[in-house]
Amino acid sequence: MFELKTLERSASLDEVFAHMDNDGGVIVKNLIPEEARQQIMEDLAAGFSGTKPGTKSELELWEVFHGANTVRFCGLSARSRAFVEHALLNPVLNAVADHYLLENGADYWLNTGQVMAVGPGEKAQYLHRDEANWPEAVQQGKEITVSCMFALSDFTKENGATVVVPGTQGLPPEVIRGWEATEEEVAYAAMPAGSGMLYSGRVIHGAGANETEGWRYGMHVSFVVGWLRPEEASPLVVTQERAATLPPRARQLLGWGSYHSKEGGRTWLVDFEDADRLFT
Ligand SMILES: O=C(O)CCC(=O)C(=O)O
Repeated sequence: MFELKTLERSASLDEVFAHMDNDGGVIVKNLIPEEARQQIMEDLAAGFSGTKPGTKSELELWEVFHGANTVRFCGLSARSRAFVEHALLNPVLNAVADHYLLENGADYWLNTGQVMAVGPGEKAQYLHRDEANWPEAVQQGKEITVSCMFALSDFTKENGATVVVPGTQGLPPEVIRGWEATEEEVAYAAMPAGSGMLYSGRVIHGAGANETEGWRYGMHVSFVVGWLRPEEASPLVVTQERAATLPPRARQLLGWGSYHSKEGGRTWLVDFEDADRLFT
C-alpha cells in the first residue's frame, strides 16, 4: 500500500505541486478552518437529510458509479456562502488550478461542487479518471481538470477514504473506467476533517468501500478549463440575484462571466459582451 503525502497548511505551494506531479494527489491538512467546516455542514444539512442515496439517473453506468448508499447533491454555491468563501475560493485549490490549468487555457471555471457522502455498507466505486468526462479533449501531459476532495468528516481506510493509484496520472490519455489495481498499488486518502486531497484529473481514483456504521462526508470541488463544458450547469442553479451577492471571482467561476481565449476569441457572451456586464 502507498501513502499519499500529507502536508501542513503552512507548506509551500511548490511542495504541493511537487507531490501532485509525483503522485497525482496530495493531502493538505486544515484546508478549511474548523468554523467554516461546521458552517458548511450546517448549510448543507437540508441536502443531507433531503437527498435519497443512490443515483437519480436510470442509466446503468451511473447506477454503478453513483453507488447504492451514497448521497450526492450539487448547487453548493446556492446553498452555502461558506462553501463559496472557503471551498470555491480556497486559495490553495485556486493556486493548484492556476498552476495546472492556465497552461491549457486562459481561464477555468467550476466543473462541479458536489457532496459525496458515502454511507454504511457502500461498496467501493469503480476506479476512474475525472478527465474521462471529456474524452475528445484529453491530451498527453496537459491537464483539463483538477479537483479537491474536502473531508467534511474524518476519512479513514475503513469508512471509504478515496482510493488513489499514485503515478497513474502519467499513463497515456485514454478513457479508463473500472481500472484494476492491487492493494500494493493503491493509497487511501485517510485525513482528518477539514483536510483536502488535491488531485490531478488524470490520476486514477474512486471512493473506497465504507465498512463502518457511520457516514463519510466528502465534498468534491473541481475546475475545468474555460473552453470545455462543465459537468454541473452552475448558472442554471445559482440565480443572477444570488450571483450578484458573491465576489466577482466567484461569479466568474460559476459561469456568470465570459471566456476570453489568449488568441482573442470570446465565448459565453451576453449580447456580444462579457456576461459580467450584467452586474454593473
Ligand atoms: O467519493 C470519493 O472519494 C471519490 C468519488 C469520485 O471520484 C467520483 O464520484 O468522481
